[in-house]
Amino acid sequence: MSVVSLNRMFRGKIRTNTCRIVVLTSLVWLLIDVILIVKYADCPSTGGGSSWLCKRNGDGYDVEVPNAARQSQQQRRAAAPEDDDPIVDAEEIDTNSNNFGDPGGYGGGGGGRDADSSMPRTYRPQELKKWRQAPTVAENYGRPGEMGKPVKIPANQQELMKEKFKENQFNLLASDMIWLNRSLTDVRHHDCKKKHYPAKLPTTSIVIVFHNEAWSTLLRTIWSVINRSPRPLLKEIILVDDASEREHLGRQLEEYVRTLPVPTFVLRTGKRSGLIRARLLGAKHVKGQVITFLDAHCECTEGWLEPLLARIVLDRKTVVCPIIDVISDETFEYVTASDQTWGGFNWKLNFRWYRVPAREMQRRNHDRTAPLRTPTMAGGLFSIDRDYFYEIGSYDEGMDIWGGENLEMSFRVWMCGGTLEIAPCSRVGHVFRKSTPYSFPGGTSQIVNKNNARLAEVWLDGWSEFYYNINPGARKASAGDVSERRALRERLKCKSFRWYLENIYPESQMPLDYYFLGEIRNVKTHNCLDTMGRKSNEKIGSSYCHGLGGNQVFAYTKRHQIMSDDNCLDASNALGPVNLVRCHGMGGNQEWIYDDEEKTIKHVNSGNCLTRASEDDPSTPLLRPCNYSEGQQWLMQSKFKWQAHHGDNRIGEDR
Ligand SMILES: *[C@@H]1O[C@H](CO)[C@@H](O)[C@H](O)[C@H]1NC(C)=O
Ligand SMILES: *[C@@H]1O[C@H](CO)[C@@H](O)[C@H](O)[C@H]1NC(C)=O
Ligand SMILES: [Mn+2]
Repeated sequence: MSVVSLNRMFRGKIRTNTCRIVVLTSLVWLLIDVILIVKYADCPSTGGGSSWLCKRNGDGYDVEVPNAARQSQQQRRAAAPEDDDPIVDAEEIDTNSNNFGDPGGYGGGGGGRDADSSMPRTYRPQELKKWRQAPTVAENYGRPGEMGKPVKIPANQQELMKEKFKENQFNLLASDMIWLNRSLTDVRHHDCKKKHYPAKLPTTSIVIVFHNEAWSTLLRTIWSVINRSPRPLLKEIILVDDASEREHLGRQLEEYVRTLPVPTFVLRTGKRSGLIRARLLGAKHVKGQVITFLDAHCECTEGWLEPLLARIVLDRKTVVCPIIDVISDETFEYVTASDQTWGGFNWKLNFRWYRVPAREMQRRNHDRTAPLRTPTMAGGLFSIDRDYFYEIGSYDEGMDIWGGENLEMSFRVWMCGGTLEIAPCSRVGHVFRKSTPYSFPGGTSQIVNKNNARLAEVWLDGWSEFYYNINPGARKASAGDVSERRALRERLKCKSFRWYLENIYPESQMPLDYYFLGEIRNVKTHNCLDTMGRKSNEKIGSSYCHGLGGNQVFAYTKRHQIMSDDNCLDASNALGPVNLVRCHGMGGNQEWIYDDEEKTIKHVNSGNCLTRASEDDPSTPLLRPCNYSEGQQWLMQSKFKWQAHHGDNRIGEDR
């Protein structure tokens, strides 16, 4: 071996050793770093997903870490029985017809601070308040409706009951019999009671808007807030009267609230202003850090407030709703709602409750007490950080009275960087009514059309064209000037509606991935499939092709559904009937294959073909063995031209 090569080998060895030492030391430091980070990491803005780093033990912080050990227990359910139907119910609660977040009250002043994009996502510790659980409201034995039980009206008072029902469209006589401090059963999932929330939380102001509300329902709402909220967190209660005409809501109310143990104020809009503007008036006076909007005929249950504030304290850009239970409009019984539903919407932009998909259950690790990311909210009841409320653009003041504002806020929150959740451990009862006792100048449908047109113009991108084709009435309703709202969307650098559909609400019925959208015409009769305005679980119809969209628009989706709005063609028997049934997205009775060559629409389960209506019943298409006659041929080639573009990223691009 030469001196040179020895020398080289020697140097090589030194280099390898040095390298080893360097690598080892780095590894040690890296380990120390990781340990330090895990130990002392604060939880800045955990969106809810990757919060394992944030588990802190010593100080009672519970960051909703999914707990595998609890899972089996959580799958069993204490309060509401498990509902295995893939869809909640044929007729879910409908905000529009049940006037949820309803004509309550509304108000005058606008109000909007300028967006401050430098808003931190958490609070400074000195801004937060120590709190402790409010004591349970004890049962008052012998009084009607205690523990949330139904009230029975004696036979000799039935007439009076019917008379009083008309005043507010709920059983006012029953409500008047129930104590303002009535007790309720603890309806929460049992694991909710074991949850620990941060020791310090922000304060909240409760904003309740009303119009001609009954005394007992309004005051029971207020007492339930006072009784069941940790007092240090309850800054004040702000009542906004939207031009009520009832005597008891005047001076009598003002004098009564002065005696309450929590500061309570009555603001008045002066003239009828609508829910949206009344809420803006209330919000303007809020001194708490969080605004909690409630309806005027609610009852808050034990522990309702903490789960809402606990989400906001982790991330101020979280908007949180309670589960909305049902207070019967007939008996005032407290009935629990399913914790397996979330908010969605249909082709007509009506808010609807749908069953939570397996995807979201998995994300929550099947923990039924973990916050649920919901695509939309009902809008009547929610908490939002006060500064965030303004940063994100409060409400669209161009919207009238009520309707559409809940979807507008839902889209805005998701598309502009916030999070919208339902906290299943927070439960508030609400009196759902079958019809609204109030009237609006101009009529409800016109107002909702206008509000939805504004919603479509600002947030729906290319889908606004689709919406107008489904609801020609909304195209005619003038949206008015939306430039300010579009500017807001620009300023907040919000994402596209396509992003929302793909990432937040892939289960949506909005057409996204489909082969065809338009009318489906029979070759023999030249008639078109038509929903005839029918609802779920009724037969599909057919009629003269009018080419105007509406009830004759169907989507043939890539999941092989034939869909109109949130209903799908469905046949549970080989020879029909063919019904409209809520789409469940799982094939089965709802799977159809369109053959482009043969022009047949074949029902996969039965192997039979969609067939034209017979002469005896010319409006009802049939399901029959395929024989390739013209009566079984259908054309999917309409003049209805609307296509979701992949470039639907910015407002107006598609128009
Ligand atoms: C409700 O209970 C509180 C005490 O918890 C009491 O001060 C108040 O007077 C009660 N309200 C009514 C209407 O009886
Ligand atoms: C095909 O089937 C339909 C429905 O059962 C029937 O009305 C029609 O007469 C049949 N056509 C032929 C050519 O068999
Ligand atoms: Mn209501």
